[in-house]
Amino acid sequence: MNINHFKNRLKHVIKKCDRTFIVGHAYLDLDAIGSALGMYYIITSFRKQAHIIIDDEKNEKGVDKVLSEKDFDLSIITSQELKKMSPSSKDLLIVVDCNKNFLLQSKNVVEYFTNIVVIDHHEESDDSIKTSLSIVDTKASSTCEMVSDLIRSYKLKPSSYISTAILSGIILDTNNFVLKTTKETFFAAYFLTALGANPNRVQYYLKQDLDEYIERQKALTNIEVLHKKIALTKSDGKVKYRREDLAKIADTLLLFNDIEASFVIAPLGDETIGISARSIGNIAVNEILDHFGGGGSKHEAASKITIGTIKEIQKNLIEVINQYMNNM
Ligand SMILES: [Mn+2]
Repeated sequence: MNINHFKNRLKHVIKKCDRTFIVGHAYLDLDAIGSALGMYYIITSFRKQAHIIIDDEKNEKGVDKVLSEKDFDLSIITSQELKKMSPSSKDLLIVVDCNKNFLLQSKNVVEYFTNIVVIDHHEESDDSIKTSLSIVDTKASSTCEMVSDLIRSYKLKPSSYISTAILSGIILDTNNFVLKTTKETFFAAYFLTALGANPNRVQYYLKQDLDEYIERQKALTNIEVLHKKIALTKSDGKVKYRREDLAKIADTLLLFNDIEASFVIAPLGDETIGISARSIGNIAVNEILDHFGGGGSKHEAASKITIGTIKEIQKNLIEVINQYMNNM
């Protein structure tokens, strides 16, 4: 991303507004919280007031670990509290790691603002949030990589805590520098580590729950390979998974020889079944999941389905994949 193109405009909007509120997607992950903390740091370095909006009732463990280690006064508010602070046209909303209203921590936050900036690495579409400034780079590994670039361009020197939080987002989204990793990604990791980011701490943030790991492994026992390059797996339907678990299973499937795309089908709730898909980029998984009301980019896509059984969905999915492959 050519950050120089945006850095002055971004600084200008932040400086001219009274208060800046930062919001990420619901079910915060390390990329969302890391980039939110990075932006919080940038804004306060410009001597402006910042607040992070979090409505999630329960944080993912890694996010909890990051937040519990904070070593400065951090203002975290809920969208209820935001309302009481009566945001006006003099305030700014920065959306990180997401560009769609329905994915946000709270759907109504955008309504309070006329000044909105999006900083994100996911593809935009017609239903993306209307902004005054969109800094979107789908080639970036993570929003944290972009925020790291911004910090560097402003010649700021964040603390080891902030640098570590930002590095954790990069490492999460690249699955330890495997996915979407470019020279810019390594450069950002170098830059953050030189500032004092602690890779051991990142591995501690990323430590997973043994039970969740075992459940994920169970979903990997039913793998079939289509067209010699697409891995598809489904769970037995007994356990509910979180969206991020399905994403991790799909990530894992991409690690195998010849596999260019992966699909995972498993229940998300009592009435909903999720499909999560990943691709190294040759197969546009978003076009395939489009048939299942899903969205995303050619690298990653997901959908939530409320009709049919896992078996039926699997059968339909295979048909759609076959059609797609035949038209390639
Ligand atoms: Mn991300």
